[in-house]
Amino acid sequence: MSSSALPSEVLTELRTSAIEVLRDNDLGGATRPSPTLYPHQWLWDSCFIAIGLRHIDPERASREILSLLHGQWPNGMIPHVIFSGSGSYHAGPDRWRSDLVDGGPEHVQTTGVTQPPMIAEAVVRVGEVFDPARRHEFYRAIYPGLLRYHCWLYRERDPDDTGLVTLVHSWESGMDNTPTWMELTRRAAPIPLKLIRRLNGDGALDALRRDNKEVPSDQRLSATDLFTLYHLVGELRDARYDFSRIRASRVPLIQDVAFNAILARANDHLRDIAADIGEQLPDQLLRSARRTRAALPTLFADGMCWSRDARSGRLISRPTIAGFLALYAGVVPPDNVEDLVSRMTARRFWPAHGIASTPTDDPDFQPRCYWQGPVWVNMNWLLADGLDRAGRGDLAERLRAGTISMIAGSEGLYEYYSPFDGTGVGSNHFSWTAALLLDLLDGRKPAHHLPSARTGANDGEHLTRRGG
Ligand code: 2M8
Repeated sequence: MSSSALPSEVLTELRTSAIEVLRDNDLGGATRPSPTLYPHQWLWDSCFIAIGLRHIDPERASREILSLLHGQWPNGMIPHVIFSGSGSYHAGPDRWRSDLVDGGPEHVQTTGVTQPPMIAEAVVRVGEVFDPARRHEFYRAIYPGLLRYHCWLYRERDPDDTGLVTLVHSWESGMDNTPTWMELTRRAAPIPLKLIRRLNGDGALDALRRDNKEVPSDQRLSATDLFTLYHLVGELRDARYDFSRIRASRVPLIQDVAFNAILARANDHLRDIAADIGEQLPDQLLRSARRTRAALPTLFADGMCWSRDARSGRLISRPTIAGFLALYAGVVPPDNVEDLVSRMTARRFWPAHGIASTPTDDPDFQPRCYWQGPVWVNMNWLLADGLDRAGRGDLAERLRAGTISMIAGSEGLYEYYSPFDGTGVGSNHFSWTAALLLDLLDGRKPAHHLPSARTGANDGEHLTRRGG
């Protein structure tokens, strides 16, 4: 059933549940992704959360984003997790020991890696609901830290000026166990873990993990994958999270297509934010941003857009959802747009309930396992935006409506959903599902109109402004 066919009581109930989830997950200043599995603050989660919060509490939305700066490292990095001080997490502060790193943050414990740079997008979306004076105040508060973060991304992670920043751990991609990342990660596994995997011994290791206490192991990444990720965190810690040392280690390095696509879009937003408050981006950053736009099309081959192994220079041709983010960035060469859209909307990627994280014919595909198949609401949200930019508002609308009815079909607001039957899996009471649902529902209002903002008075205008 499409969401337009859902009775208004159901839409009201959905909205109420979403508001409840965001209320319950409020840590006071920041929002945790879910009550037990993820009790701290995550970078891109907070961005999606702010995008939803703006509809019910714009001031809380702005605090959500600003609180990311509390964890910013002196070198400019915004970490992927800022630990809240309470709540047990399977990859908590003891694994990272940011307190022992020279140049780590002073007053808070964090991880030593980052996550997709969604901040500028969230800032602009929140800015849209403020009047100009409040928006300028908010932009001024966020701008210096956000600028330092973008400069860090290029200085630290693209020292050779390729235009594509390099990630050092799959947790930076946000799509933790997509086949692209696991292909390289598994090669870097310690020998005992490789053996256990070959002997199908993951089940024996499950007893040693903590992340499967709320969510069953078969909905999470496999034990050998998880322990390999822990092992790689150890390597990063030994390298003091310093890219030149990390390069000298054996840690897999990837120019991740989705991360760089999000960065390309974020650079545009940052330029708009700067212009709105009478600032100008440093020339060096403008040059880097241009390089990113020029480099992304080099990731295209055989009709798809791939991540690149930064060590070998080889494209990693395992199809996953990540490559479609090129549509969100608006960097798809015009001749490739139609083809890429039809690949994304083919049944192997869009069997019923939105875009599968891994296509249904991939050997690693599992409909309920984390980033190896399930549909994620944040990805549907980003890709609907990408479809609009590609001039396919019809498909964008179908994707948005389908996402709402998929959520409506499950009891609760889940972390991810089966692409076949829309069953909710992973953590329940999940914040970005709740927040983006609010955003999607807001788009269903008969007279949808966001207060005027120089970035566009409504989605339609925003999209035509940059074009596909
Ligand atoms: C998942 O990742 C974390 C590690 O960062 C985990 O599994 O423990 C991913 O889905 C990631 O994208 C997300 O930001 C995080 C919190 O929701 O959970």
